[in-house]
Amino acid sequence: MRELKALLFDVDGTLADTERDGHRVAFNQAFLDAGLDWSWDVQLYGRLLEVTGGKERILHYIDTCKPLVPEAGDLSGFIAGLHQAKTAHYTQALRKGRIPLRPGVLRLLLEARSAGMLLGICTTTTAANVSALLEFSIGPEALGWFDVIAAGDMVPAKKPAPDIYHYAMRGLGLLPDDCMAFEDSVNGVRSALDAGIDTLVVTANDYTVDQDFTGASLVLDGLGEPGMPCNTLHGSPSAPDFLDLDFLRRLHAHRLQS
Ligand code: XBP
Ligand code: MG
Repeated sequence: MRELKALLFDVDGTLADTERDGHRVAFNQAFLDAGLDWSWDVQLYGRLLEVTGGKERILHYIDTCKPLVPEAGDLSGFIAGLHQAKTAHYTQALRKGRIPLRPGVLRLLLEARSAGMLLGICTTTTAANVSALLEFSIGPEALGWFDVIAAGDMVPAKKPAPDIYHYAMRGLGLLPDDCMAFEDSVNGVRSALDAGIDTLVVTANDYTVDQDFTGASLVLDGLGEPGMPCNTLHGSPSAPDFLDLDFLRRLHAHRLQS
């Protein structure tokens, strides 16, 4: 039987709770900078999250909400400019330490590293955001902990397409049965499952907690920490108080046998 060789992590919602108070706020700051009267409130942003990727999300907003768009000959250039400003605001928020890692993330990364497990990032967000999150929540050395960082526009089709997981597995030289994915949203779960990867959901935010995670091995409200147990929301076997490599290896073996 193939043993577990790599843990592949989504970023937004999984490593950190970034959407409502991070990305959303940065989009609004960029709109303000550009003199637009657009404003994405918490509820509207929840609907827009249906589309992954910031540039794609802005286009989706223009198409569906029909806001006033300045006379711009080049719509994709206009969106790219807005998105660049949004990324600057978002990375600045990370620099200020406003978005911490979720409980258990650092513990599991450290355990995986010391056990020689490969680590990967598979995200829709821009690569600069990943670097900033790792640098400002852990330290500059954390970027080097990952054997592959698959992000944003490195693939043409974003989640729910499986492309970003295929890209990461190619980079690692691994097959789906060697890997386990950690996701928080239906788009992420579809992406990882369509790439053939055993997927564990660790979700706790209002935007994704009630989504359909059919096909995931287990749905939990977090990775858990000693003294801060996680809860199993769906699936079996129930998780222990906190996820460690021993449990993940047993879960992986169980999934390959079934
Ligand atoms: C994350 C996203 C991203 C971020 C914004 O989804 O959808 O679009 O909201 O990032 P997932 P950018 O967690 O499923 O990868 O603005 O940098 O695209
Ligand atoms: Mg996510």
